[in-house]
Amino acid sequence: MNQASNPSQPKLSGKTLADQIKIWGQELGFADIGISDTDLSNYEVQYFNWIGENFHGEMDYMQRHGTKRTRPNELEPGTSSIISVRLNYFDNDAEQATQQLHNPEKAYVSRYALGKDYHKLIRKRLQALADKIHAVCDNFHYRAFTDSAPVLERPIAEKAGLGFIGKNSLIIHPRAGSWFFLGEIYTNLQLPADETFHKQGCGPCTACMDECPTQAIVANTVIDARRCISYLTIEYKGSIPTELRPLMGNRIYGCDDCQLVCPWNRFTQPTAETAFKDQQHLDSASLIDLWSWSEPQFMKNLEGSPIRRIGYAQWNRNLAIAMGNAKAENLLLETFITHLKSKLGKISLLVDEHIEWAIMQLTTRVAANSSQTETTRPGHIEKDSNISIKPYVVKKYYLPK
Ligand code: B12
Ligand code: SF4
Ligand code: SF4
Repeated sequence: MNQASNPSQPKLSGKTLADQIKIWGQELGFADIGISDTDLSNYEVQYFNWIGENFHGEMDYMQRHGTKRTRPNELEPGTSSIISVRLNYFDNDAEQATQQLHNPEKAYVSRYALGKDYHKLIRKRLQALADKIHAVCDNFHYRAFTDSAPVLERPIAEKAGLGFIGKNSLIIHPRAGSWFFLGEIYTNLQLPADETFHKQGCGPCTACMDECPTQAIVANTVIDARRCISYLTIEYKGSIPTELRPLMGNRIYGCDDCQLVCPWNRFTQPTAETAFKDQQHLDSASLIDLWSWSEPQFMKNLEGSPIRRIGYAQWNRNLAIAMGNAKAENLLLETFITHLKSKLGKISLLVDEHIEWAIMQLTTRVAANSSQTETTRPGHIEKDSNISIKPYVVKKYYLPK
């Protein structure tokens, strides 16, 4: 834990300090700041049930730390309070998500990854907040996190009053929706805790569970990561199960569907951070343009982006699936086949396997399109008969513009 103090500043404690921390947090750009104690016992059973069901898939780091995640004092001895913050990332100027999701030429990149990586930015802000606290507190010990250590961020945020855990498992604030990141400061300071969100605000709604393309929300608040497109495209390095590939559509990095359908996101607060604004027109990118990037171009174009972490091979694996899923006129499908073939044998065996799968899908679809009778409705695209695709029809998206 870091430690510091500044003898020239007036010393603060208790509620006065807590109020001051919230003012500083807002001045630093956080949309909300709450405080919780360290008792996460109400969440521990659910956490280990989730691990026990293997819902974490190959994310070994989720099971590696024993009870450190659910017992903050085991991770950072001496922790008395947790300061929890949220930072909005939704870029209101970006292209509408639906424009991308429903256009077979396009690629969908999840909204949190259109701009710069959030880890560094939030860590810096938390450090700035800690510096301010440190100037008015003797014996201040702390450690700052954002998605960087075994920390149970959502339960902490719920306890600190930043929102409730929705059926999609995300923290939702009734006046701000869910498009925000979370971060924390563990500290030895004894601060008054904020009121917890005791009630889940979903009511009878099940939109996220119904609309999840891969049926990954297996129960209220429980995600089977192994089926989640976010896990498959970002965390999972291997060969994507063939039964899930057709359900991924054109989502090439992350997935937002369970937020796009959430009625609480009518109240989205757009980001004020220029760093989270779209950097490379990823909001409207075409599959062919992205596919045409060489590895050096991938590295250069995505400098500072969280996407770079998945590496060039995984990027191409995801793009190949998205192309293979295109349902369109033969002209586009044949163009995809030509582009896919051009990278065969050039990147890795894993990518080749996904390219071959995609070519097979497209070839079957081209043949099916060609054999359609004149009575077929123009523009109507038949579903593949050999794979069971959940008919993914979006009923309503609640975007803020
Ligand atoms: C692993 C992980 C993933 C995995 C697993 C997702 C999951 N739901 O667990 C994958 C890769 C799939 C993923 C995807 C995404 N993630 Co993620 N992810 C994480 C990470 C690193 C850990 C989450 C975790 O602990 N999961 C394990 C489960 C069991 O824990 P939990 O969901 O928090 O569940 C608790 C509660 O639901 C509660 N609970 C459950 N049932 C019940 C029942 C009762 C009665 C009670 C009392 C409690 C209770 O107890 C559980 C555990 O104790 C966190 C960062 C962190 N360190 O926390 C980010 C984090 C959760 N992810 C985040 C984001 C933004 C995403 C995506 C939106 C990214 C994208 N666009 O692709 C998607 C959303 C998918 C989804 N619906 O969850 C944000 C969420 C912000 C928010 N508003 O909530 C976080 C907090 C990162 C951050 N610092 O901002 N993620
Ligand atoms: S991120 Fe996508 S795949 Fe994952 S739970 Fe949400 S809707 Fe389902
Ligand atoms: S879509 Fe409905 S059920 Fe899902 S989190 Fe939002 S309000 Fe809850």
